[in-house]
Amino acid sequence: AIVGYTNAGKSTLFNRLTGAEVFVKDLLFATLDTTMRALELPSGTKAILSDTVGFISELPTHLVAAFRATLEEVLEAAVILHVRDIGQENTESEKEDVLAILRDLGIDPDHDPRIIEVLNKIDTLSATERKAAITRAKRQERVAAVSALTGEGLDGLLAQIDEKLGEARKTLFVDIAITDGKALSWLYRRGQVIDRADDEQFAHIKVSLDPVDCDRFSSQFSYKLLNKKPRSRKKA
Ligand SMILES: Nc1nc2c(ncn2[C@@H]2O[C@H](COP(=O)(O)OP(=O)(O)OP(=O)(O)O)[C@@H](O)[C@H]2O)c(=O)[nH]1
Ligand SMILES: [Mg+2]
Repeated sequence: AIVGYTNAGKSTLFNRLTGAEVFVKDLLFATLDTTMRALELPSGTKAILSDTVGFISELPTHLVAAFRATLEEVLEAAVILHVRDIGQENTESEKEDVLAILRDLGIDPDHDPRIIEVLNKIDTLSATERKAAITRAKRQERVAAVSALTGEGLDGLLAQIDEKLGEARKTLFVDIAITDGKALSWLYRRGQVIDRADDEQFAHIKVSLDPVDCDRFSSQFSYKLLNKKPRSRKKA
């Protein structure tokens, strides 16, 4: 999920990363609903990215409902991109406001490994400030310096997301009936099929899945996801 203060550049980043065309405007609360879109990472890992309603210290009441929906997305996310307008003079107090809201949600922003701080709009900085931001991002884990507008730094950010998702993902084994196109296509869509061997009855699959997707799969289909390769597969 992408979170951040209103006008930080969340939707611009979202559009850049997913190739979507979500409404972007230099006005507060350009985004009123959570939008989701598929994102393919350099490793081939697939993820669903959600753009969210901007945070602000005093939320107008008509936005509270949209904001609540946003928060659910954030709580479930495997990676949280905290987008900041680093060129803004209030950037530090905006950051504190966002961190306070995350804390209200029960997320510990200082220690939650899912959070990546995205220093956005580095193109608006002076050469010296820009260099400092890039250096800080290099030194600190979970910090990236980018310009969603020019695309600078986005490769590095994607690599970081990739790494995070890789850490959270589980590698599992499952035997799917060869005729069950629905379960098979679900796994190809949501996961990364690492290995597959078919016999007359089953597709023996090794797949890497996000923990949330493991639960989704188990509640939707009646197959068992195993941590180890089942013995019967040894013959291959
Ligand atoms: N110079 C510069 N401008 C940017 C950058 N990223 C976004 N912007 C501009 O900042 C403004 C706000 O961008 P949005 O992407 O709509 O911001 P948002 O965080 O989605 O805003 P809300 O949806 O209102 O919370 C737009 O005018 C963008 O063009 C950037 O990296 N550099
Ligand atoms: Mg937006």
